[in-house]
Amino acid sequence: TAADNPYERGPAPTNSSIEALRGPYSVSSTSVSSLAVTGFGGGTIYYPTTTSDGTFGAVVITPGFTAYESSISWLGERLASQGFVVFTIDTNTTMDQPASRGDQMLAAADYLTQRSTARSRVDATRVALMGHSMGGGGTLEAAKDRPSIKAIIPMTPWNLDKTWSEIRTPALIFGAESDSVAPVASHSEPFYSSIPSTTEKAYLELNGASHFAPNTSNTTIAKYSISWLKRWVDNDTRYSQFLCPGPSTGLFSDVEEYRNTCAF
Ligand code: 9J3
Ligand code: ZN
Repeated sequence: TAADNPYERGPAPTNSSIEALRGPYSVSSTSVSSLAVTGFGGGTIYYPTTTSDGTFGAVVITPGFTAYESSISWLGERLASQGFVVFTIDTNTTMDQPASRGDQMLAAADYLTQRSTARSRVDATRVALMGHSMGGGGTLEAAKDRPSIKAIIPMTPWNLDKTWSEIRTPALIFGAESDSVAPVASHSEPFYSSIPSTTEKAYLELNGASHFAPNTSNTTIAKYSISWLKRWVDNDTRYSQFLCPGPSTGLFSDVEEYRNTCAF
């Protein structure tokens, strides 16, 4: 209950409430010009409109190589409507590599929590990072650099560094079975395996999906991301039921494979 957990937000979840296109909160947004910030390329802040529910955890979301904020913007309102302040960003240049993307998402997190017009709505101590491809590779870089990050969600991540034994941040990695840009065998799967088993982690492989599955509205990505963020940013164990044991896998599932450190 809210008395046990000061970070709990919103009603008790159901499978349909986390699959829905929108959650219980109405959402407002504000755009952040690249000219007004340093260290990243600007973006859009999506936040629950209400000021009656206290502060919310934050989620910074970063696109991949050659891509723009628009490639991940479907997640902005979808996650914010569940009770998060979400910042979808552009990078300084679309060519920036994963380590730079990691630095940029931390700069964006600091802007969001300290300087943005939404700062009073955010709990600066509870920040999560998501990213696609090189942006997903960047979430690993950022969590390594700043262990106080509460959760990361690399989506079809790409990185030349295959070993992430330094990660202490709960990590949900989405792989795509048919990814030929960041094949799971040389990216998501070794990233997952190299994170210590003492760090809470999960690996969800999307059945038959391509590298670009995270670039359009995807209910499997949304429902497990919402659950991961609720569990680790808000300490909300009402969402554990969706993560442990997690989705069934196989021919008739959207999920090819699910690995985890349950129970949590
Ligand atoms: O961010 C990505 O989509 C990374 C995949 C890629 O194009 O890497 C090649 C250098
Ligand atoms: Zn696999």
